[in-house]
Amino acid sequence: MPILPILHYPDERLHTIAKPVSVVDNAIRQLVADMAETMYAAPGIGLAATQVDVHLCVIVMDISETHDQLLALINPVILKAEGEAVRDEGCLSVPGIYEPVTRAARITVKYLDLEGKEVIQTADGLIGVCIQHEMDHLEGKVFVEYLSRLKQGRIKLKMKKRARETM
Ligand code: K2U
Ligand code: ZN
Repeated sequence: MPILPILHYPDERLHTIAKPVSVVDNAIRQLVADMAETMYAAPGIGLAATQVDVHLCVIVMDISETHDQLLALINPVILKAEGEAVRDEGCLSVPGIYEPVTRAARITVKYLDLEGKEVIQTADGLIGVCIQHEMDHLEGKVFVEYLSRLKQGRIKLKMKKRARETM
């Protein structure tokens, strides 16, 4: 299974709005497998298909210490969002940047699993944050967009400098 290249901010493709998956078939299951391998290799605890330049509503995550509890969410929809919580976030598309972001403390999310079965579950803590972070990616939003314009400008310059140095 290939490790897929991860798009880096401010790549415009990160602002593409993902399309819903029409059928959960073997091609989608292969995409999930490739995304999972890419996420574990990064390493990260979540990854959205947008970040590997595939614009479909698919996210993977694994917050377990043993990296063997993969969760794949297809066509995720937040049904309910409650409370507020602030947590430092990072992003595989914005390497080296960690900033506080305010998100819902607890969410109820509906999605399709790898067999195409509908699942509804609540999530809080790190998994709740991760789901919200990944779902932002599917909507073309990168977490730095919650920061001030000044900070966003500085991060853009830093990422562009980093890209030039690694060419
Ligand atoms: O979207 C991504 O780049 C995946 C993030 C997921 C994530 C972001 C913020 C908060 C939780 C999860 C990467 O895994 S960033 C690396 C990371 C690793 C452990 C904890 C937080 C962030
Ligand atoms: Zn991210």
